[in-house]
Amino acid sequence: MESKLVVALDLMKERDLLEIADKIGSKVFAIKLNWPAIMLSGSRIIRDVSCYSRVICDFKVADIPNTNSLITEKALEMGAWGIISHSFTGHDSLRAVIESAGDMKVFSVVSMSHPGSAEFINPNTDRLVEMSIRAGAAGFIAPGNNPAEIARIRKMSPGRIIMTPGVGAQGGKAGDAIRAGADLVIVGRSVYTSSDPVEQVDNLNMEIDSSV
Ligand code: OMP
Repeated sequence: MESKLVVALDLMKERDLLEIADKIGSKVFAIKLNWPAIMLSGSRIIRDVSCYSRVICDFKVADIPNTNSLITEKALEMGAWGIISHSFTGHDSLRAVIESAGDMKVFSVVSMSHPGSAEFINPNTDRLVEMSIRAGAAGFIAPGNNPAEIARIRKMSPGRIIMTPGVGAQGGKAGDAIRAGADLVIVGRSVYTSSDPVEQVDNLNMEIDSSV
């Protein structure tokens, strides 16, 4: 069975990042790169990590349409498989990401995993889901540490890919997220700070497989 695990390598040392990517790349669905990696190494890190696995660019794109297009085109040029975009900036901004994404999958953030998301984003989840479907997003980011919310978003969005962070360091469990309807589970710190990231990946893959 193909892995449903996406590992977030939010590392500030390029050598460590590439070493873990090399070890786990063939065992995961994708590696997610966020601003820490890009700020450290520049956008070429997307291409470098693509040698080991699919890359999802977690850029949480959140600007006017023109700026969003420029960011998305760069991710595409560097070989990313997917890109994460905010949706609260509105339909035109999200559409700009989708129209510039080529073959890349666009994941729209509709609900987040941290406490502060209760203030603005999470009260608007339903509207963000509806608008993202209308805009043509391939999938959603939803909180892996809130299975009830995953299940609700699953019902609203048949056929879209639900990718869920918040597992491990933020308290969620991979198996619970999958049982609630997630397609992919994002895990960062509990893999890359572990003394044995490969063992962690193997354990998470087993937990996910037994929950499908
Ligand atoms: P850990 O908490 O270390 O497992 O990392 C979680 C990863 O998922 C980080 O790269 C976060 O930036 C990202 N993330 C969240 O933690 N919560 C969200 O609501 C959304 C994301 C994301 O879009 O990936």
